[in-house]
Amino acid sequence: MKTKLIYLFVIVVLAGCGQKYSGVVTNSEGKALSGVKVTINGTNYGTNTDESGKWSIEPQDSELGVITLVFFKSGYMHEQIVKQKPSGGIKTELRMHINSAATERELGYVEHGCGSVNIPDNADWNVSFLHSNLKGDLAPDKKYTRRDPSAVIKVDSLYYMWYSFSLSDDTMKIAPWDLNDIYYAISVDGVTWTEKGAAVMRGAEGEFDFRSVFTTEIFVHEGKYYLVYQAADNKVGIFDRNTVGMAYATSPNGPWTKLKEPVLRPTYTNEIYFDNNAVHDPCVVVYNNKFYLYYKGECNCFGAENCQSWCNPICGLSKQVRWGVAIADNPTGPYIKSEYNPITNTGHEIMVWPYKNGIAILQHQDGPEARSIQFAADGLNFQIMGMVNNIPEAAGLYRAPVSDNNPHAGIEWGVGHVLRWDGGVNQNGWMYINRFDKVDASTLIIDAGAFVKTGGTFNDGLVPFGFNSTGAVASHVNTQDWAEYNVNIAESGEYSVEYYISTPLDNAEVSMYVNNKLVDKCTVKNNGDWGNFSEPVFSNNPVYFEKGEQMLKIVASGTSEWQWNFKGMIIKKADL
Ligand code: AAL
Repeated sequence: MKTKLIYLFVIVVLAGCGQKYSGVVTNSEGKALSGVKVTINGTNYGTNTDESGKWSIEPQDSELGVITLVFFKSGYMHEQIVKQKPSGGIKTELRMHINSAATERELGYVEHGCGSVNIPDNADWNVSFLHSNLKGDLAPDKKYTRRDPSAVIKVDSLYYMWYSFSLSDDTMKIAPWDLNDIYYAISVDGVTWTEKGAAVMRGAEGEFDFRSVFTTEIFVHEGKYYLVYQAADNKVGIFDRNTVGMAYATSPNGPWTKLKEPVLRPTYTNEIYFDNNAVHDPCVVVYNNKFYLYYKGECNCFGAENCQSWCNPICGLSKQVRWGVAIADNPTGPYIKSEYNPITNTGHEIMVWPYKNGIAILQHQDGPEARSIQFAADGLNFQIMGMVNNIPEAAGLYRAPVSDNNPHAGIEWGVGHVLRWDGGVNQNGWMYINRFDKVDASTLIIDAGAFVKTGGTFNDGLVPFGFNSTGAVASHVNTQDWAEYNVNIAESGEYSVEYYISTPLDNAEVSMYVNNKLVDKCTVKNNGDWGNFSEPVFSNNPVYFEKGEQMLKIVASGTSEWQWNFKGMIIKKADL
């Protein structure tokens, strides 16, 4: 009886007491900060600091012990402490937030309308790319899903890259990047690749990278190799609240040693904040003797009032993401998020390289400055420099030994990925890695959907008669349908034309007129598909173009009632 009473007493005391966390918050000058919101992530426990910056929380929840504390005051950076044990002396310093150049521009777009977005047409910076398939083990193969390649590095005489790998028909995957491991491949010429197998694999149950490791980047420092990668410990982390892990090795062939804890996490706040949901596409650049970890943040409303999905994208977009950067003195961290975050107002995958004394970037999609090339003299405050055409998806850039000679030396070539829908499971499709190469300014890439006029006589039930296009591909093309494109030729001379065109029918043909004169006519061979644009049809002979604006007309000149689908054409200086 006596022992039972003692047990009861102990239980009552434990349940009634809770565990105590308390501390003080100051600003960077060491002055007490009042009114700082202090919360325990994932709970309803929270408080505010008093006049002397002090706070204390005593949660009545016996489950709590090791917690994540989040500190926030408007105008300051969020700070957070993970794995905090009950303690009475928790000291936190809040840094002031500073608007980056991109944030200032974004405020301007909101105030003056999105017509004020200005991506300059600047010949020194504008850049275009061509894409081609890889050969060897990395040739497209729908059995495997390979995606989100790292940068390509050259070690001795071999190129190396790392990427997310999974089997396309794994029915347990809830996304193409779920249940992935990081594989690597080598190549002598950057075109034909040999897959070497796994480099970094998922961790054991209970570890932060148990469910998937994916979307990796490589960097090299003082003879050591470092991979940063996205990690998920369970299904949630596949879409939300992932972390970023790191592994290092003394050879690009491994073996890789993983850091025990992530180097980057989302900001665990329910405030509307650019990286409160995910930290994606990590990429470390060694810059100014420090380590700049650039990443894409994703924002979630978490039920906040007046917040629609993706935290209210601007300019009528359905999705907007922004980049952040976290800076460390050592390659393995700690990585501290910059007070300039977010440093872009557009983004998705990270494409970053050092140029002169600053950092240059490509902005792909998901924001008002999509398809731009930008530069920041300090790696933080980016200015828009020019336009990007035919931008690679999820690009890994070849890390040239020197990338200072011209703005494009850091993006001469690299690898990206392609999504295909003719395979895979759970509506995920399958994916392969391809190569991109920067093209000369004299090369023109014309999207099929960019016609200025179209017409025809065949009534396919759609308006207009002629080419139909809701995006880059033109479809519903019937015999004698035509479309006109305005092209601006940089220099007079002989050019070759590649038509990206596909038909499952016989008797299809494409003709090209320049200023109403027939210059080329090609049979479009039946390739069994309306949408396979991997092998172009080449012009029969080089086509002579005068310098300047020309009117180029494409005609479906075959006899079959239905002709082909058209993705576009590449017009480039002929090799004579
Ligand atoms: C990509 C990247 C990240 C995301 C997922 C896989 O486009 O942004 O890597 O988590 O999609």
